[in-house]
Amino acid sequence: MAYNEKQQFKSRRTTLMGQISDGAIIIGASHNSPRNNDVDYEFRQNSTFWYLTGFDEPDAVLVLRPHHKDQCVIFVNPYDPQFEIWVGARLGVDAAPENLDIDAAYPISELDDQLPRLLEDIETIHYSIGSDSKLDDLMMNLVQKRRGLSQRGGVHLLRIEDPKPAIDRMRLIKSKAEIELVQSAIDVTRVGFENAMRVTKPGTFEYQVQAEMESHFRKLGSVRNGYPSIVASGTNSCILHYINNREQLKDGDLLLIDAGAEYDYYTADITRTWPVNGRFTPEQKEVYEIVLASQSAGIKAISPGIEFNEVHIASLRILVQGLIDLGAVEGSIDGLIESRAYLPYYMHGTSHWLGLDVHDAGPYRDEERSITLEEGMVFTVEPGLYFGNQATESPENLKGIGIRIEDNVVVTAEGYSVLSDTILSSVSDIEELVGTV
Ligand SMILES: [Mn+2]
Repeated sequence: MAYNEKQQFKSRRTTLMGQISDGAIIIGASHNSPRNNDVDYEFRQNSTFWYLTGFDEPDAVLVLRPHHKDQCVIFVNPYDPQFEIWVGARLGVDAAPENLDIDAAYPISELDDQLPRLLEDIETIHYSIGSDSKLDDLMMNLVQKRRGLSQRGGVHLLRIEDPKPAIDRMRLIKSKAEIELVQSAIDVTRVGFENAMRVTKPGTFEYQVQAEMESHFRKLGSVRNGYPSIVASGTNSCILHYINNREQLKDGDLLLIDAGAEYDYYTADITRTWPVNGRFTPEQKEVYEIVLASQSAGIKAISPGIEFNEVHIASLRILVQGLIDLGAVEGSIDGLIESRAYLPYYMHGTSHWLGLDVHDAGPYRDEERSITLEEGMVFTVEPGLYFGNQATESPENLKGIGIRIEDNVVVTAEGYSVLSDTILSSVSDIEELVGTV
């Protein structure tokens, strides 16, 4: 690993250790998950483990002990020449300390013996119970053993505390380097979307448009998507997490794509909706312009110091006014928000954190209040309107229309920056590009 990368992971570990007054922190890596026989699902490292180590092998365990000589210890799979022939090189125990800038490394096989030893004089263990069944068992055995030992003068294990809130709070504020990686993921995603728009025409299948988009992700250095692509035409666009992607595109329908390339572990999360034949119908266009105006209102509300929920409210007010104008609901904006009469048409939140995970770590509330926006927070703004089967009262001419527009923003010192503003979203830009191949 390059020196400056190593430094970044190390400084995160130091910051985390500074946040706990005593004890040890234990974080487990992901494990391989079997698909069938001797074939596993594609492996991806647990994002928090990656955030603190930059190490992408399965099964590892990180132990941080701020008040000990070996502060940072890692358990890893051993180097194995036979394994290398079949699967690839592992870093191994000998190379791990230098490569990861960690004080000591042990083979995973010694975890049961070494972990109790590393924790023997520690009263508080910071570990997320339920995050790893093998570590859960180890912790429970340790609690039991230490109870017995304390009867004979040993140090009592007093607490197991969850380190997740402290780590999530760190992950919520992105560094300049992290924002650049999200930007890279978005730049790759933009090319995929543009090409998906170009090849869209009646008769094509959803998965064929998906293949075109994702081939550009891969060609531009994204090894995998941040989440399964949603490629939803016609009424499928009203199914929020539709990933079947097998329908044939029909003349007159819309196509909604919600997708994001992952780039060096950081992901984009973009949604665009466009007409299969390259021309919005008047009804589709009317709904589209409402969603676009709603998104713009949400984005313009962003500024450090405001409550996160104000972005949602700003977007929601425009959507509700739009629903009144469309004849879908009746009443005042405030009254309709109060009674939640908009829910059949808009049932999801407007924003979520974005980073290593598509729905990234970090709290949304601080005590009773919506969390206050700070510089370095990265999130989506993604209003939508859906006239699907759930909207039984919906005007007849709007039935089957589902539109979402999603962009990714970062809170800056002065306000905000839309990281994905190069991905076209106006009606005229879209109509000009769709179906041009
Ligand atoms: Mn999203």
